[in-house]
Amino acid sequence: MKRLAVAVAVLAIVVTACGESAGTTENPRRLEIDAKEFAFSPSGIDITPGETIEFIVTNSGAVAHEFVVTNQVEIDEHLEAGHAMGHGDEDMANMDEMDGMEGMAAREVQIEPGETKSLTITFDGTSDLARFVCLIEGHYEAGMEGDFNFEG
Ligand SMILES: [Cu+2]
Repeated sequence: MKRLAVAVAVLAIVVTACGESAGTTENPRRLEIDAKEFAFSPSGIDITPGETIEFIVTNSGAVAHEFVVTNQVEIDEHLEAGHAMGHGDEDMANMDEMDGMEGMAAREVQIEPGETKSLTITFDGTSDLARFVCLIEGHYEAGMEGDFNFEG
């Protein structure tokens, strides 16, 4: 009976070490992503609501890329703002007033070619952060986008 208890304890340690459990703020789940022209790999990632993920993003391409954890509303706002650029200070003022732009800054990293950067995000269960993209001009349109799939 004692031997069985030891076996169960060892098994529990092995399962934890394999990273099968959801990430926490103290112990985020590490997840590697590759970015290049013009795609992320993987482009679909399963998330357990409430978990914390440390994204380790490597730019294996030839130009700079971004990794932005976001939602479709922010993406559409960004694309509209980009297209409205060049019309003077008025548009810049409007940009500052946009909801969510400030929060977005904490959810993005810029990565130069050959560089690896990490970004830690907690998916708090009520968040609508279901998309990840590169927002450098033209990259999203070319295919630098992916989806988070929330399980359970
Ligand atoms: Cu890019």
